Amino acid sequence: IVSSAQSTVFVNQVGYLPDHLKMAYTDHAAESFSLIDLTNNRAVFSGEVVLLKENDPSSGLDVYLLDFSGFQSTGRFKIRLNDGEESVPFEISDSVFSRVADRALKGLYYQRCGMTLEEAFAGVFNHGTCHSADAIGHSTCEHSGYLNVRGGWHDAGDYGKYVAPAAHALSYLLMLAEYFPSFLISDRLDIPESGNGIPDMLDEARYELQWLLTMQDANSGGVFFKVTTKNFVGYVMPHKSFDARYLYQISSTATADFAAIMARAYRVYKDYDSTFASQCLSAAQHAWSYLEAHPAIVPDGGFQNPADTKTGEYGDADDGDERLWAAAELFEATAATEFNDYFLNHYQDEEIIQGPAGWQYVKPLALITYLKSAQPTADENARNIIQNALDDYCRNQVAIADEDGFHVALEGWEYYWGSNSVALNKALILIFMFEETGKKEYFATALHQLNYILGCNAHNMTFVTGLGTNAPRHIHHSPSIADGVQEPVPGLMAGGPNKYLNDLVLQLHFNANTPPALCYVDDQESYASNEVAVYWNAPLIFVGAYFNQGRGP
Ligand code: G3I
Ligand code: 9MR
Ligand code: ZN
Repeated sequence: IVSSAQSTVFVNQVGYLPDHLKMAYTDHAAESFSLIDLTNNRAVFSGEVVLLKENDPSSGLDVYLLDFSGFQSTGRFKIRLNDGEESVPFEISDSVFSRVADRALKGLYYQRCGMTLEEAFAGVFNHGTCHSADAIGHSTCEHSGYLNVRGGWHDAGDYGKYVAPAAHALSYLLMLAEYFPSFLISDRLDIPESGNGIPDMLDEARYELQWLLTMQDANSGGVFFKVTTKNFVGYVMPHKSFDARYLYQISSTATADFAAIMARAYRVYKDYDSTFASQCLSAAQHAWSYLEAHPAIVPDGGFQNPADTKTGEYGDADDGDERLWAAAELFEATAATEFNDYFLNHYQDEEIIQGPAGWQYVKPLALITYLKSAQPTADENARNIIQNALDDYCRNQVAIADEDGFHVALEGWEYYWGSNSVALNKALILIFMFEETGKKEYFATALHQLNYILGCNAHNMTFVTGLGTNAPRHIHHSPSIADGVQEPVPGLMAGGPNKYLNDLVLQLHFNANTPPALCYVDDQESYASNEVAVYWNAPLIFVGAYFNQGRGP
């Protein structure tokens, strides 16, 4: 069942930071291990192999720990067990995670729609201009006739563009920009805008923001849910895909997410381009006025595909968290009492935090914004309540990770579609709370989640194309399948193990008794475990960039 396991010494295949924890894992008893310096093949450190978790519920393995945190020098290494088994090579260096953040951000560039991906920037993954034709309002849509909604990123392995997941993906880039400005990835990405005086990350984010602006109904301020074909188009290059694209109904979740991200964009871009920043703020305010005029969820019950449409539905019957997020971001952008009041009246409507952020649940983004608010009128008492709730949440996540064979902060049921992003979305909250409290176990648990994504897992693979020795090769990603290039498009993270087996390939390989973390196949047909998505790359960028900056206990 364990795929691509040339070895059963599981390491972070990209590498480790010299000053922080360094752990590897194996699935069998051995007496000791050594760390081998690859420049001279000498052992530079040795330690005991310790049983960590017998019959680990998530992986089904007996997991043994190899802790070499005590070794703090840089270089290229591998691990060798006393029984002779060896890991793949890895690096120890301060900048080891810059490669992760850079590649994952460049991965978003490869998702760009509505333009040519030039060979100069895209290499063998270049392609012609795609989806430049206007979209037409679906018969159920408020907009009739054509609309220019060119640009933005393709959502995932398909070519749809969906507002709510797009806003969520952007939130992580703009949070980096706002809270960790030294983390701005500068002009090293080789994208068309590199060298324009604006950090590449903000150029890349703006490409998506510009598209989002086109999705707002000019009259009402409401925002259309998505622009897609009626059916998924299959494995065809984007510039060869000419099926008509439709604009779907205005939705209040999309509108609120749009308001939030535009208010945040105003704050981030005002120092770079004040005209663009003001445009974002007006768009956010217009969207808010739509929400005020429509206090109940739109459409009724949340967006659903019309009968003739099969593309992503992103079902969400609760727009309370999205509205709260919009209020928090607008308060931070404008200082207006109205938004502060809205936030304070609603943040306790339900349990303060129910899980990590995701496309469906954006409340943690609202909480973090309010917690870190620079507005003097932000309510201290509310901030204490939020801080305590997030602290409790993080303490729970540490407990979950401590029980897991690979220190993954996922309970069994959380290995659902996109589980890799769930682990990283938790890491993001742990990172913020480490910054707030200085609790070193939050930092460590966040780092464990990145280690898991990069090779400390039962599959002995990184889940990111082009990173590490064993990376996914058959992602569910139309360009990667249709381009005739053997390698997949690099820098894209697979959704990961999915115990609910929502596709036929997973159902063929696994069953209800399979340990949840094993329910993953590197097969192009397994869209429920091996597709990629922009909002899964986003937390990888955030977490990778964070750990690249020398912060820590
Ligand atoms: O949150 C619940 C959890 O409480 C429950 O215990 C668990 C098990 O039932 O399910 C969790 O919900 C899952 C949800 O994703 C969470 O985000 C659903 O089961 C699962 O079916 C749902 O999958 C979504 C999938 O579309 C199918 O609708 C993915 O999140 C979403 O990322 C994915 O998005 C697709 C687009 O539709 C089309 N484009 C590609 C994109 C990526 O695959
Ligand atoms: O390619 C589609 C992918 O983006 C979606 O996440 C997935 C689930 O909605 O569906 C994929 O399309 C499949 C379709 O649902 C069923 N026929 C096979 C398609 C894969 O080529
Ligand atoms: Zn396109």
